[in-house]
Amino acid sequence: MRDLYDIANRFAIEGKALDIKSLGAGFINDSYILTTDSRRYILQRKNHHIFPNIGAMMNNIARVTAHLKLKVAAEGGDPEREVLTVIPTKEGELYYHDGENFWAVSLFIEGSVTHDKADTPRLAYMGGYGIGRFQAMLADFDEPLAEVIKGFHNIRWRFEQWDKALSEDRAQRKASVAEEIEWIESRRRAMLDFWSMVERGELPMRVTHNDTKLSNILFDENDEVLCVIDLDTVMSSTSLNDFGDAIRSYTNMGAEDDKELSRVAMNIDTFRHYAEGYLAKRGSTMTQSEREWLAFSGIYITFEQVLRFLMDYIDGDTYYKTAYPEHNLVRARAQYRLLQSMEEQYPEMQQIIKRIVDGIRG
Ligand code: GN1
Ligand code: MG
Repeated sequence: MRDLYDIANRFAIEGKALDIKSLGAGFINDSYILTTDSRRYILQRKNHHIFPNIGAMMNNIARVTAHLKLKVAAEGGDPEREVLTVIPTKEGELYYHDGENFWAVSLFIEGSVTHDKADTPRLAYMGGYGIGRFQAMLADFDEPLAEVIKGFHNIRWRFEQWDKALSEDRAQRKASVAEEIEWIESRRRAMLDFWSMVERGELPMRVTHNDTKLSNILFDENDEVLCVIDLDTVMSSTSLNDFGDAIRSYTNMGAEDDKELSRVAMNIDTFRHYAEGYLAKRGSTMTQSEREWLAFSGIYITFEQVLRFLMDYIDGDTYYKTAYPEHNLVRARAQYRLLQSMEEQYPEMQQIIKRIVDGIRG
């Protein structure tokens, strides 16, 4: 890897790079805080194994953020604090390729905080509100976006990958996870039926974020939503994916990779608070089918996550970073417990959505 300072200096940053510190690693990219003598930036090494076309991804981000900045400015907000700002290279490119790795820089938003757990009703509500606002501001973005990861939330495609992983059994782990494989197989039909509806166009395609966990939202010191970050997976998909992924991450009382399964369950109050925030922004503009399937989206995305973790385990851990050999299996089991908890509470989830929507309509 090239010297990080050399990389930083390829970008049109203000001032001289003084310090570069790791921000702790995500599952996918590596992020650093870059401090110059005049301001701070985020420097990221983008994972080109997962995002095969970094140029297309950065182009999506640049166009979407330009659109968001116009909206925020029109509302009297501060586009530099409320929208991610991509800093180009000195040559005006959206990323820098050092021959091996791909790098991108954005402004660091000062005075912002992130939260890892939605442990107050207000945080859950504001998270839903933030994603609702993000989708609402992009409702009139009508340019095509590149599909940066093929079939990201397309369960038909995930099942194709799944079938291939099982038939190749690359890490020779299949026999040891027969029970877990059955969790996936027993739901194949229902998940594909849902997806057929999407394929028939019964749910609209919208500009969506696709990674809506709480830590991808920056808050200000009063816990007001400042800015939605991590726009790598911004794509066209159903709005349900953003809601579902948030429900998967916000409502879990345990950790995503909890070994103590008794801690893992969906907190229905958190579900309600998130839904209230989200629907406050989106409730009146959603289609009937979006409203109808909103509660199911949590189940859909959590199922997909069980499949993806288990598939990566079977494949020999090639996608997600792991901290120990069984990590992906532990994640799959914990997410499966969460899925079961959602399935048990599904009727209640549906009632909650109905009650909120009826309230909005008056
Ligand atoms: C990955 O690394 P992170 O947290 O941004 C993944 C998501 C998963 C998530 C599970 C591009 O996101 O889809 O839901 O891990 N992102 C990609 O924690 O695959
Ligand atoms: Mg992400």
